[in-house]
Amino acid sequence: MGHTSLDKIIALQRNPANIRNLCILAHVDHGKTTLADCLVASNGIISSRLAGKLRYLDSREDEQVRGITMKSSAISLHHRNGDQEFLINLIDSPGHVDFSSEVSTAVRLCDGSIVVVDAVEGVCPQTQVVLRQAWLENIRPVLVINKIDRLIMELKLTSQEAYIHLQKILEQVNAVTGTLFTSKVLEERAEKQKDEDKDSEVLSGDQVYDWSAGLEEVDDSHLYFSPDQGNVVFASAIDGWGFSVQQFVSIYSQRMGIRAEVLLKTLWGDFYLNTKAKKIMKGAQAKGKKPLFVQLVLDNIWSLYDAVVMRRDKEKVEKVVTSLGLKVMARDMRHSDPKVLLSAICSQWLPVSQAVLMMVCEKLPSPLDMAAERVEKLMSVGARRFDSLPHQTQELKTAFLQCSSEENAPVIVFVSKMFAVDPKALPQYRQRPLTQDEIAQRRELARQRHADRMAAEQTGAENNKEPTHSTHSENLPQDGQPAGLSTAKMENLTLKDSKPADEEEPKEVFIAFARVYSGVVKKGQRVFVLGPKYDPTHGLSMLPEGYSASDCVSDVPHLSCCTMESLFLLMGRELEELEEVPAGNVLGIGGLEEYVLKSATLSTAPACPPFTPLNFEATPIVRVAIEPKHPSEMPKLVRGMRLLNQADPCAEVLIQETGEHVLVTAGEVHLQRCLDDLRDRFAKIEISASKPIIPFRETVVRPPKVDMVNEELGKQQKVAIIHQVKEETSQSRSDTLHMDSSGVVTITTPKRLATVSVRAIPLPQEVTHLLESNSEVIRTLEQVNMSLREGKSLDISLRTMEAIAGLRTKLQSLLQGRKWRNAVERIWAFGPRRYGPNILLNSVEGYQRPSVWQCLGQGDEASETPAAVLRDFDNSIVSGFQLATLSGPLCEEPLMGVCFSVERWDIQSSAPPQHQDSLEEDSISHEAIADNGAEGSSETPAQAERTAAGPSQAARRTEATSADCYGPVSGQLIAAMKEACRRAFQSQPQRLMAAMYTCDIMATAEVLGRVYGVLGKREGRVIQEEMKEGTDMFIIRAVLPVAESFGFADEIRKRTSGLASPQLVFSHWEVISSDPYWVPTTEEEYLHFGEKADSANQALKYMNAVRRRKGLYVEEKIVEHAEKQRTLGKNK
Ligand SMILES: Nc1nc2c(ncn2[C@@H]2O[C@H](COP(=O)(O)OP(=O)(O)OP(=O)(O)O)[C@@H](O)[C@H]2O)c(=O)[nH]1
Ligand SMILES: [Mg+2]
Repeated sequence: MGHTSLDKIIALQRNPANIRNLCILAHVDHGKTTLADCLVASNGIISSRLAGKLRYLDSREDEQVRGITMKSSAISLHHRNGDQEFLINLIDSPGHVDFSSEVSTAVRLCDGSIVVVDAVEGVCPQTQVVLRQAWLENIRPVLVINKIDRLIMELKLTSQEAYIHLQKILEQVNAVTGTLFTSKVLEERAEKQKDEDKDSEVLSGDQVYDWSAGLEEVDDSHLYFSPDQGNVVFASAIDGWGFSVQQFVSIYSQRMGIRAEVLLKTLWGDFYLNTKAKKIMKGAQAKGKKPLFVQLVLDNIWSLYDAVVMRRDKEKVEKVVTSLGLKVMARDMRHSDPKVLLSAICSQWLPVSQAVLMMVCEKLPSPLDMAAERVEKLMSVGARRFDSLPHQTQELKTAFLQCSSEENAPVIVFVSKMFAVDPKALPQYRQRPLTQDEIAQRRELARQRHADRMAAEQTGAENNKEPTHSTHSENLPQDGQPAGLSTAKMENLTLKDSKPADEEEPKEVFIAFARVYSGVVKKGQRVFVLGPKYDPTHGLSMLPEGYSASDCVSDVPHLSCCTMESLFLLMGRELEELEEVPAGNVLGIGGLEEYVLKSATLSTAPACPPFTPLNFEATPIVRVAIEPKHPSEMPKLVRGMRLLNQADPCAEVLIQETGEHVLVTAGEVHLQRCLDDLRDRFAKIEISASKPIIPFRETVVRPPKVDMVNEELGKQQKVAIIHQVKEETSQSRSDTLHMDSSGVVTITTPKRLATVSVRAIPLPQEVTHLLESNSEVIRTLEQVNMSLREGKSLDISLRTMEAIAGLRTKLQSLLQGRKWRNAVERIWAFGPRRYGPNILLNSVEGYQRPSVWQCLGQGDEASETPAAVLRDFDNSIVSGFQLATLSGPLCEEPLMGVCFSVERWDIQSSAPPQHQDSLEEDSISHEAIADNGAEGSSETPAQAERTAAGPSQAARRTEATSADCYGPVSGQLIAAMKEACRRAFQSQPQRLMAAMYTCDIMATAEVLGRVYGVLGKREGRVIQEEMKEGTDMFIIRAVLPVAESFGFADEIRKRTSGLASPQLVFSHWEVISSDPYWVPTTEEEYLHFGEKADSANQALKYMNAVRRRKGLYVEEKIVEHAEKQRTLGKNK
């Protein structure tokens, strides 16, 4: 615990005004953990000599080995600022993109953040991401520009150049903040406008929106980072120094007799000192003068580095040391490494912990200052409006804002992640170092025992009835006592020492990483666990008044109860047990593993809504199938994967239809960590992981205009396609299937009750992007429509409505032209899973169904006309479309960017379906049997099964007679629709789509060539390259197929001897231009590719790999003309 006692921290926890909950955020390797080390060292938890080298919060072995942080971890520190004492709950977060979900979990629990920026690298992609994350969670940032020593030692900049460089960095950071701010103001502005419009009910078409209006009115100066605002610290965490301009202001205002306020305003900026006039003047740059900051601040640091490190000028150093009034130990003076001396001087002169903690205490908000806006955001889940929540719920807002620790305040806790700890690390099992008292006691006891023994020996063997001290059983319960409070007796200690550490297999213990927003949580308290879908309106109406978590036997959906079995103070690698934790603190909670999977809201009030879900920036994309080395260990693996799923905010664990156990992770490094965890902690068995499973999408494109050798495609190609189609049609017995030359596929259900005609059309690329990026909006739209259909109405927030309307407008503007006339209004459904990037279009003449946009209200007229009724089986068409888009014909991967237009849909729907079934049974049973034989061969078993598995059919099926071998009509229609979509898809030029990463690489000029080499080899494409100002670094942005990315980071690192390391983030899907089914058709193509065209066809290679993995048929000719090949071999 360092030199702060547990009691002290407990006392500090009660004063929320002096608590700061904050996290350290930055791009990878910008020095977060090193900075955290310095702060931790200020509390004596680690030695200040080791600060920066130990990386104390990187407690995992692989974190130390790789040198990157992989999880966020918290530590509580004590800081005295002036006459006030503060409790700092500090969370260190990882910077590597693979772990960005850990950043989300950290940010949620904080009120402020320290954003660290490397002085050489400046603003990097992840810096922008974390600034955005902080912004989205409404937490206030302060800035630390770290690694300034690198400007001196590596870049060898002069102090003047460094000043300009630092200014640029500050500008870059502020530019990011500015963009975030502007977009927010505009959004609010638009919302307000909408509200006003609604109020005044004036909806004139020619309204003029002034987009820039509002920006000038809002004061944004507090948002920006500026040294004179006191929210910037310049530091070198590794050398232990850091300062804010305030510190120098207080030094120089006395020494030079300038008023502090004046100096504060001018120390950073374009000001210089006119020594003759003894005045501070503006315009240093124009007049070629040294800015004040350089003269008074940077020059001192530069000359110190010069004296200590560069020139090793002993005399000068001594002079500096005495003039600064510092004490440096003689052995540091003599040390062979000048860096040791440097940090000995700097850490006394300008200790970084002092500067940073002071800034934190003064500039970051306490839990009491939580903004009302943030509370509303946390409480309104999904599409709901805050003011549509029940009034009891709205009242809870005051509880948040008061952050009260009164007895009667409702307890509100948010758990942002669950993390696994080794049970040996829990306080009750841990061997603590002995305190002075305990050592004295122990010594005393030993002496006594020795004396006893001596006495016993003397008095003889008979009277040794004297009770010994080791009555173990009595002392057992003491084990569970809070560690800090125990004035442990000797017996207790002996007991612990003698107990074998792992008598039984220790189970992983899960601790919830949480924060108290209101009330006091107590050990053993019972609270409600509110699932993400819990609805307080519903809960309140079902539960009796005054119902509490202690008498929890409710069957309210998404609500359960649990007991908080233990509470912990998080101290980096250690945990200290607590009895209670008041509002405003970060804590660990034990005993929730049964109730909480990854995150949850806990409360004593059933009116509390679940918090909005965390914003995750990373998309899990890398999948591997996992199996145990020994098949008998499967249960262990399953259990282990369940634990892993709980312990990692981002990893997903699932069982695929094929029965494989699949792990989905954010990237290679994350994957490696998950596998290590599984092997060593959660499953404790040998496992083998497949090669990463790469996801693909299937799509159709417009027929190409040129062939593979860039010759204009004439008629012959078209003829070939039509020919092919005809051939296929005739092959697959075609009285129920018909395909015309324009690609319209018509299928009749086996009993000829219904006929559908479908055409597949490629969607314009922008539309696909739009649908993909709006999947949440579409999902909400679908929910709203669903409830409208059920006759309920949802209270949708204005923002959601606007998003839906915006999507519609954008779709309308993108879907232009004759082909898409009125298409947006005719959208029938999205798929797969009802929100995917494919569209089902209603082009059936005379069939008017309610528009998907009906919730917007404008479709009213249409839905009132009598024709706008849902036909029976409307749903079957949608289901068939969903199935078809879920797995395509190329390799059963989901479709993307395809529009299926239903051109005809005839159904005999006057009679109720069952009735009709029996009527027609006799007349067509003969034909039906014949059909069945043929159909069976063309339908894959999986498909047949899925068709049969529709919910409604299962029940009906039992009623059906054995002659009814197709099931009810709805099922047949689903199958027919699916088949029609599939065939229509196949009649168009089909393509695979590959997942792409964007990849940011920073490299020096020498290794640039090699980076390009590796990128080229892996089909990467450079899209941007620029030189970082003031350095010799290049920033390269490239796109790279995920399929080619495995081992990419390692290869780059190896080839460049570690000088460049890429950051890969999933970005988008891209069509692979080559046709997987391509065969040469023209003479030129024959010449160029040969008859078999077996030179690399990337798409075919990918497709076959997927098919092979899925156990699907792969068409491959392994040996052709064996004799010929043999003769060839002989001749050689
Ligand atoms: N020259 C110099 N190097 C530093 C400084 N601070 C940190 N480093 C080095 O930068 C590297 C990364 O430091 P970390 O503290 O692990 O960086 P991080 O931001 O925690 O990295 P992740 O957690 O992986 O994102 C280490 O090798 C440090 O020694 C500094 O002030 N000056
Ligand atoms: Mg780190």
